[in-house]
Amino acid sequence: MLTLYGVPGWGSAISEIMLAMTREPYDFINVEGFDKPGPQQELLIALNPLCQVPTLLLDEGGVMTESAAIALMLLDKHPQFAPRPGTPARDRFWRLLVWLVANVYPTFTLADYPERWVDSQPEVLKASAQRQRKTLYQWLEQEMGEGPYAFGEEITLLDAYWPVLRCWGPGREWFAANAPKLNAMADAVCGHVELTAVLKANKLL
Ligand SMILES: N[C@@H](CCC(=O)N[C@@H](CS)C(=O)NCC(=O)O)C(=O)O
Repeated sequence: MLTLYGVPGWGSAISEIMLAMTREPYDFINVEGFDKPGPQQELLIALNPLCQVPTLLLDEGGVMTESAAIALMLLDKHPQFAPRPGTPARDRFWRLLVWLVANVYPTFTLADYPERWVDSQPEVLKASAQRQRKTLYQWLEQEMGEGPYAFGEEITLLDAYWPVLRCWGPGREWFAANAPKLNAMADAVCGHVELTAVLKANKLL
């Protein structure tokens, strides 16, 4: 059995949606408070020195981190959740998956923990990371087609990001007003009954 260490509504929610999409059974360990010194932090840091969620303990005892890497690991077993290899859609899938975690995700780390990067005026870095995130989302919005998912009619593991990202800053109202395609894709994922329990547990519905 896989064991996912996470916090409801945090980055582990992305992996939980992927696990629910692929119907992989897992146990969930809530490590709320892990980003402050304490027992939850000690528990997580022993598995993942970066002390981030998602952190996934594998059946055979290995540890997997990084939402995109977890997606790729799941795809080895469930290839139907990505476009077929050798197609232009496959290239675009890789590109967008890596682009999201390389560009958008760091804006959250910068905004949530700016003091890791600057000794003064952390609020300036926080504000610029939040501003840049909106610019990135606007690029992503214009990359999207008519839906209902990022790759048309077929849901892929990339779609697991939308319900979570739209609940983080700048928030649902901003997405509805400024990124209607991303917002509609989040709605489409939220409409999957097999995901309802996970979405509710992560306060995404
Ligand atoms: N690149 C990682 C980022 C994971 C991440 O930054 N998770 C956040 C929670 S949403 C976290 O654990 N932050 C705590 C920290 O960075 O100290 C991924 O894609 O999974």
